[in-house]
Amino acid sequence: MPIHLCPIVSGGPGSGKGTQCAKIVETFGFTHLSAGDLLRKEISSNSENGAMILNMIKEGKIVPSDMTVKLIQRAIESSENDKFLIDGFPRSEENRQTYERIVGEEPNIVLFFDCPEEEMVKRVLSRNQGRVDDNIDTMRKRLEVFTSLNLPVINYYSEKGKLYKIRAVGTEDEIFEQVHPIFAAFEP
Ligand code: UP5
Ligand code: MG
Repeated sequence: MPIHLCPIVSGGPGSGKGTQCAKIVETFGFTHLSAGDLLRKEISSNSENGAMILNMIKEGKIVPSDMTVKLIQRAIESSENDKFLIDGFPRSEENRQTYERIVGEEPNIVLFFDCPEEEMVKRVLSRNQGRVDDNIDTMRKRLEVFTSLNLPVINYYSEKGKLYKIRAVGTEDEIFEQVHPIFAAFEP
């Protein structure tokens, strides 16, 4: 699959992107590339940019596009697979433009997990996996950034007819029942 055709998975913090990506991977054989996971790996590898990335994540801010795109590209190049699922990126217009400038075209599937804020807050605060951004103060900032910077990107893809909006409440399986036919329709 050429890089410009990699499906994009979007949604607010705690909307269930990672959980649903795991199911898509299992069923359709994609390699999951979570931009947040790649950034967290960069922090734990003690890279020169680790401290800057950690500060941005603690504040719920968006890391400079060049850095995230570089990590995504590196992960794609080092994989044997040719099908990738990009989770949690692009999350601003600047992210989107940087990414599209590099890959040359727009994605053809953009999933959007639409989840009420109070449900996202509840999920994130009960996750308990030691993420530095899973606290109420950072969560408020993540939600603000999502609304002001990420939603315009989602609206952009909607206007382009690329957006598949999923109602991200209910059980994980109920949500996957909405996701499955979208990917099945694109299978060769
Ligand atoms: N859960 C999942 N589905 C559920 C369901 N149906 N019912 C009940 N519970 C459900 O799920 C969150 C929690 O909810 C889990 O405990 C899960 O079991 C439960 P998850 O699948 O992890 O949701 P997800 O949408 O992946 O939430 P996440 O917290 O990862 O979303 P964010 O978008 O906030 O986090 P991400 O890792 O993408 O980014 C973190 C930070 O990195 C950003 O804030 C930003 O600072 C930085 N970043 C960038 O700067 N640039 C990027 O491109 C990407 C990230
Ligand atoms: Mg995630």
